Amino acid sequence: METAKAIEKYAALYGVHTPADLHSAVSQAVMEEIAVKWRADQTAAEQGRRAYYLSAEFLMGRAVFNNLSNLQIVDEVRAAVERFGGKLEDMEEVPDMALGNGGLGRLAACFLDSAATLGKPLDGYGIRYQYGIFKQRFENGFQVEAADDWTAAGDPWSVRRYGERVVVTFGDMRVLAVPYDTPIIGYGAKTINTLRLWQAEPLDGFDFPAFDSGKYLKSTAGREAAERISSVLYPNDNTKAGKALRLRQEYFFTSASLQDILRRRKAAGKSPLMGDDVAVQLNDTHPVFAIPEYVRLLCAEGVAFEQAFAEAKKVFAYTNHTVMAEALEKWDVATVKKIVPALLPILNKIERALENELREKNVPLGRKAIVADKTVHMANLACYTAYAVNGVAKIHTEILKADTLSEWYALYPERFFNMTNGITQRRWLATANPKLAAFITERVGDGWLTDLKTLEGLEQHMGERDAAEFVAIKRANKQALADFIEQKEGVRLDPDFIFDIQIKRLHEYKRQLLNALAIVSTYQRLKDGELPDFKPTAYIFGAKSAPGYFRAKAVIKYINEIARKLNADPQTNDRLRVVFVSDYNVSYAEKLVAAGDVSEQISAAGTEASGTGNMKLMLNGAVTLGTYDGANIEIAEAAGEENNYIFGARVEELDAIRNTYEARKFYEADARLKAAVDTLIDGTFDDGGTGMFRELYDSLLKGASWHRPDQYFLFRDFDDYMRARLRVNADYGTPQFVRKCMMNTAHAGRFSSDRTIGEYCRDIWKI
Ligand code: 26W
Repeated sequence: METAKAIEKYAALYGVHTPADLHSAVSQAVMEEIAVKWRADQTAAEQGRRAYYLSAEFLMGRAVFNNLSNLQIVDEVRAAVERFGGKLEDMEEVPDMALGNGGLGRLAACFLDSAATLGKPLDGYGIRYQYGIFKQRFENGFQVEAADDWTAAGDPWSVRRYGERVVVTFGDMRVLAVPYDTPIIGYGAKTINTLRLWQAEPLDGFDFPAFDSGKYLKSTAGREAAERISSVLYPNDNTKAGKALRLRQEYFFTSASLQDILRRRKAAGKSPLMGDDVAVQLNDTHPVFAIPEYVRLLCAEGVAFEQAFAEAKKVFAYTNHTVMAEALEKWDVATVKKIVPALLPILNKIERALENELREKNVPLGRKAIVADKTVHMANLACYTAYAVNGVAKIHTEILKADTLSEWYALYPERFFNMTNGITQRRWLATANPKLAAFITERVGDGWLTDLKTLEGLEQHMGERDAAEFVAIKRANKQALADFIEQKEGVRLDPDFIFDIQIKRLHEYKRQLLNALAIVSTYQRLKDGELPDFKPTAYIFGAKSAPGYFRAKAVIKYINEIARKLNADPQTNDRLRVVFVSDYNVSYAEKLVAAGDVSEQISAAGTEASGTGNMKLMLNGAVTLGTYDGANIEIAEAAGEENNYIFGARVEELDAIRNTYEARKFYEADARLKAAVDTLIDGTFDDGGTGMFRELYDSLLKGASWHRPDQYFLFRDFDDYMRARLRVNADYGTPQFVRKCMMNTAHAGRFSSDRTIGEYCRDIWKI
């Protein structure tokens, strides 16, 4: 009721002419309502032991629907909005808060939701990029990027706290870091935590002397240099940018965050030695400069280096999110010296401490150097300092121990933990799929909202009528998605088709190209009159490619060309449709996961650290068509291998054949594989004269200076994959298939981020 009144007040104040106006009115009303509780929880969190999550990315998506849902005021607000002629759904036009690339950033967002719901004092620290991940459109099938000016119509979910700004000092400039706070409203609003994002601004805005002397450009140069630091999210996922500006971003937000933590402690009369009451989780290596920065700040307070570093070892914990070699961050010492010279002596001291310790233990330096060969190795800095190091799925943690970080595991086995990722069921079921949520609540109650394991009770509700209702809900979601896709992409899908979905960043290791080749092969076989019983299938892709990732862009173009040709072929388009949705993001994902029949999780074994989209589709009742990789393994274990479609080489096999693998032999030996691959070069599809398709072909058959042919083993897995797809196709529509889908939902409990955060709290943060 209170919220409804406040909405009317803000509507009167600003008028409600556009969805953005409506969004402002609703958001401000909610902000007003939670303000006192939010402040009280911030104060309370300062009392006991607490944790911070430092991350260069927070992929929050749209706040409004999830907040209304967590506050349990959706119906009240819907009624209020309708009183002045609007619809809640109008707010689907407001932009996502997309300050992240993919899995790592979305995981951070799920974690904040879970910690607030569990009542755990966990605040996030990051960067308030002016431009989030680029907006994507297709021009003639090619990806085209545009800037994502997400705050253009305002940012009603954040509060600028200028009074808490801090100064960040670089070698060549000083800037202000101004915090913007966003409330993280746990389910039932029992706890409200904070996401604090830093915006870079000039220390002394405008250079009047320069302006007065007629140097107009120079008068704003300082402002521009400062603002550039938080202007744009680097759109690389799993490849390092290696750019000075990126280093600046990393130091900017870690320095501001550490200063902020220490300032608040000082105000509360607490010691800067915070190992006993603060844990700082480093989300990959991007925030790892927090370590030397903390040591530097302590030393500036008069603490000796040895004691300061000993304290740092009690504070920081590090999560690794990838084994891709090209993602391991390294910085030139020369760049570090120029941008953050104050850190270099600290880094050198840490290096010496490491070397001394290894000498005492009689262990060679090996690959563990932090500062060596004019390079700073961020993962080594993290592993040497952090009291806990974790991977994000069982297989990933095992690979870290056996391979990527094996030397560190040998040195400090007790530091290593597995923390299998999770997703928040509040966004990925309650908000994304209200129909299925209601179905579940009618049968097992609403306990699943805070205890996802209770979904197991669904096993008692898989009779004929339950199954029929479950299928009807999936069909309604498919219809809604088809309508949305038609309106947005201009492609009509039939909800009676199987919806086979691959949504994730575009990367060679994720093997969207394998899916594309399988589609082409299916098409060729249908044209040849094979596969008489093939059930109509729509293959749906969603993915952004890093703007400079040539091959990933080639795969997008290839799939768009496949879609163009197949969708127009009257001989097969009653059974085969393909669509690559544009500008895939969190909000699009909410619609897609609710409508998936089949979840494509087909990375080469040993490459996908965990995956979290796999969990979202599982929770919403899709079967996984996947490899033994990342969390797929744990998904199949939880839901039953017989309820999923697992195929392809395991990591042990790929490791064994890696050095002798001859991709061409597979190609020559399998006529179907060859026929599909050849469409890259035989003129079937047109790459607009770019040579991209030829380059893809060569990547598979010739390799390049930096990799062997078919480095992700598409050819090894092609036939297994085709067979698994045809099994899915044969099973679809049967009662057994519906049961598989329901079993996946019923056993998704383990993949709640509540479980993951519970484990971090218990085993790593001790809160
Ligand atoms: C330095 C460039 C860069 C940028 C982003 C390197 C690495 C990244 C991320 C770590 C990539 C990423 O998002 N990794 C994903 O993390 C998810 C959450 O743990 C996992 O589920 C995915 O498997 C993993 O690819």
